Amino acid sequence: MKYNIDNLNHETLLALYKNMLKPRLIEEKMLVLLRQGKISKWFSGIGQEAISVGVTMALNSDEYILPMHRNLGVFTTRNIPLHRLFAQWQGKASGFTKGRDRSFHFGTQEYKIVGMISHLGPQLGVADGIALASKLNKKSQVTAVFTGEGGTSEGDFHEALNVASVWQLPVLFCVENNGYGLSTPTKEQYNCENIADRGVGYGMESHIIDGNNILEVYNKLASITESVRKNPRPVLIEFITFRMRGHEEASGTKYVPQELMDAWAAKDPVLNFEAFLLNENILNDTENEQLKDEIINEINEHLDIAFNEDDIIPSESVELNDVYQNYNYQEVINNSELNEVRFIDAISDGLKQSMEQHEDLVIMGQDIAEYGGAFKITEGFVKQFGKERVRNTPICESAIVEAAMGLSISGMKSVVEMQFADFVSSGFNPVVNYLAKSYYRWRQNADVVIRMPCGGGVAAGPFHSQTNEAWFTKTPGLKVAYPAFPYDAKGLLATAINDPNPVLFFEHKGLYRSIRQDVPTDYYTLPFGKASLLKEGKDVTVISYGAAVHWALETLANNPEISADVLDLRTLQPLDMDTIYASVKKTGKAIILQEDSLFGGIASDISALIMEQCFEYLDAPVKRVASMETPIPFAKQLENQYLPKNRFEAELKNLIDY
Ligand SMILES: Cc1ncc(C[n+]2csc(CCOP(=O)(O)OP(=O)(O)O)c2C)c(N)n1
Repeated sequence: MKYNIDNLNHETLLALYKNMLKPRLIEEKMLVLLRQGKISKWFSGIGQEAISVGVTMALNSDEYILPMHRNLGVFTTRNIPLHRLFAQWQGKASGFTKGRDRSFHFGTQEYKIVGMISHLGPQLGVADGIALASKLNKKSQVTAVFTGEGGTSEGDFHEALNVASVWQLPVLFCVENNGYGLSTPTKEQYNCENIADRGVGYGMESHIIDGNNILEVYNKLASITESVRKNPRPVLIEFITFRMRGHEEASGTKYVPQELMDAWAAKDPVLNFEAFLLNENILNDTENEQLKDEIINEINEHLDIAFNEDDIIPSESVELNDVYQNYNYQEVINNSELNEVRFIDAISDGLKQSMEQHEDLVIMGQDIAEYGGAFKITEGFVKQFGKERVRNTPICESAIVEAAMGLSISGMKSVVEMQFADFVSSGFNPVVNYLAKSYYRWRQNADVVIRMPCGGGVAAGPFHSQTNEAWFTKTPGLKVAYPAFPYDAKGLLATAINDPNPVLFFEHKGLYRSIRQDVPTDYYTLPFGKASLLKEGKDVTVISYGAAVHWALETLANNPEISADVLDLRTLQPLDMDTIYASVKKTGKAIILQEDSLFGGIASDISALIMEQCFEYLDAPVKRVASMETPIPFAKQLENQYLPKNRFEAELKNLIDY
């Protein structure tokens, strides 16, 4: 292997060597422990150390790195105490996830490392968000994110590179092309000559680097990072390397031809560099042995610490308390003048006032800038807040949700507008796996609100009419708001934005221009988890949310003889069961009206909870009324049949007569 020292001093050369040696020696120890049954699983980065180490050493310690499962060298080069890494792998409390996630699936703000989630691709978009924050805050920093060549086949890769290029974000996309993705060879993974060639398609500079040559990696990365700090832009870097062991240890390497193994063994990054340093008298045998002994002693000492740490004693309350970041709701009451506004105006005003409250709040969505968004909620925002904070996005829901996560990692707030709630399915993975689980996994909150224009009754067919709150109410870690009135919409949106947890904010499109109410003109907040009692009665409790609240009120207005408590839930997570129980205990009957199709919707859980908690008070089975078990159809007559609005009256009367 040819090494070009360039103008590196001996200290740097030795540091590069030491930093490669450490993960290698840790791994050798792990393989022994694995054979002894002392650890359960191991993803090896043997043979790929030069990439982790070269990239990490080219970055400053305050610049974020988002590594993968073979990047132990990133963690060790950032000098994480080894016992904490070992404790993490052993599921011990002094690791980084309190035993909640395994191996390299963790992040640490202390070391500016954001670990992967299993799905591989999402962190590419998260890197975009971190880089966006550094660009907006004029920090002259780069963010480095890793992926294998297998991960480049995921949509997240395409979306993240495209967004980074369109927004000229200072991200280094580091692809480790190591020949195989599990058992899949590169020729079955992609059909272009080099992954770096794709840079052209994204309008992005790209490089191919020998990933086994530590000096090539370090020197090139040092010059790229310096240039990107001065002139922010994304760069695609393909590192050519090889995976010398199985995908994980148990899966072996039978499918890899021996010639390939032999050829790449000769290019071992650690052994070659060691030989070079010895040959050039930069290192002598004694120093080398001493160095190895020191590292091995460190490993053994720290393993002792981790192995001797007590196992975690499970506690339900500890687990439950860590799903959401604690948020002390700040009530802002407003006695300013009232103005009669439509639902849509209340949301627009609320959003605008939150932009004024939080200087670090960025909003992102398709066509939201000059065009003002599909529903015109952000009309005029660009003029007031500028294009940096009101960001048009390409059509890439995943990358934008991921970028929002990245902004949160950098301490910024964001609101993402889904053009229609239906399209959140294209960004589903980062919502339910990244945003929802980060706080529980490693105490990193996702300070993100996703606005969801939703709902039927607008003759828009199966892909512009869904009310898909149930996809999210069943995912721990997410909060879900679903207001029915302008006053609630404005106050709850302000709270959603103040709350550091991820919030799905449902806005029924059918209400946008049909419902009006007197609303304070200035900023105010409303608490989550408090249902509102819209009407008081004695015979039955009607429970609903969103547009269906209005259907229930209309039905009751047409049947004045029915005396009902009407509860508008306002938020579904948290859910105000106390108010529901109190009402049901008074009336003895409950009916839940839900716009979504019945099975698996929140009405089912509310019903089950009432049965469990109020059984002795019930005079009839709890009734759920919801849409039909079909997709929502387009033609008006079909849609009317699908929605529960017209069935509600009969079901309510049946329940009253029970
Ligand atoms: C979305 C998703 N699909 C499949 C997997 C299973 N899986 C985990 S790693 C992996 C191979 C990844 O290959 P590559 O990106 O080249 O990285 P390498 O393991 O070679 O370093 C696969 C298929 C996964 N974790 N996530």
